[in-house]
Amino acid sequence: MEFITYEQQDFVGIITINRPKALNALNSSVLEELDKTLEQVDLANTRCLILTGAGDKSFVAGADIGEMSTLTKAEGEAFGKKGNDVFRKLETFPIPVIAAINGFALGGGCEIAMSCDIRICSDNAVFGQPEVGLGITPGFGGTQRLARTVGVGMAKQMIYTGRNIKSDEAFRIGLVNAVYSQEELMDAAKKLASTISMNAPIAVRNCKKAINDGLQVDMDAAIVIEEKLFGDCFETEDQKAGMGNFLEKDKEKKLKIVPFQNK
Ligand code: DAK
Repeated sequence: MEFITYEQQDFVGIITINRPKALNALNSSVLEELDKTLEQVDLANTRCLILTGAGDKSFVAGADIGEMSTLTKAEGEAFGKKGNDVFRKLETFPIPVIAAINGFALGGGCEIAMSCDIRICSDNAVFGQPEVGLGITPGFGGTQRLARTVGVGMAKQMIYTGRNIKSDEAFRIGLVNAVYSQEELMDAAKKLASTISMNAPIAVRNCKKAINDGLQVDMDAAIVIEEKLFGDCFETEDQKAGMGNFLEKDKEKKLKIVPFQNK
């Protein structure tokens, strides 16, 4: 692949968007390669993904403005669909995805981060939806995911003004969960991913599905979704081992069941 690198460290997969000369802007090739990379993740041996950008300046500086500038209406729609499909694939990917945002996350960059489960960033990170300044609306789900992530009022302010915000403000409004120095960011992301990957993998997957699917429906239906996914866990080795060890008060054994087995 030309623009994506993939590295596996134990149960954690690290996807890096590697187009630093264009500040990792998303062109069609990047989107296609990202889609292919996600298709190829070995889900039997991977429990958490980290998504980051190459270099120390930018996570993703948006969709590629050069490529978009000459699109016809039909081509614009096709480009939008390509992006939306891969962003949705990330959002509904069976295992958690952590965005390690190491610099600019503008336009499509902010949008791809919001398609991930968890966002953490470096102190030089800058977020924004500058599309209205380019004569377009956010096209990769920004109007929807930003409002759901930081609330309607703050999302509208960011989108209508096109104003960028820095890492401290992103933390204050809940767009990111934590801010680290540039040097610390990847270690923090790996530590978080490793903590997640030491827990029962089917339970973690079911939690993601319950949260995502439950948010799309009313509370009565959401609770039914949770019940079903909770019930599924009782067919797993992890549930038997995890609860058995607790009841036996066997701390040694408790450690030994890590890493958990799959169903
Ligand atoms: N696209 C293409 N190239 C980009 C780019 C981008 N978004 N951002 C940066 N680059 C390139 C620059 O052109 C430059 O290339 P060279 O001139 O060296 O060849 C190189 O990266 C370095 O950038 P700068 O020289 O500008 O670096 P600075 O440090 O001075 O400034 C910056 C960094 C991030 C502030 C600046 O590059 C910037 O403002 N970039 C654009 C940010 C932006 O507006 N992003 C949002 C793009 S709009 C849709 C679906 C999705 C979308 C739209 C439609 N449909 C449904 C169809 C999404 C839209 C967007 O994301």
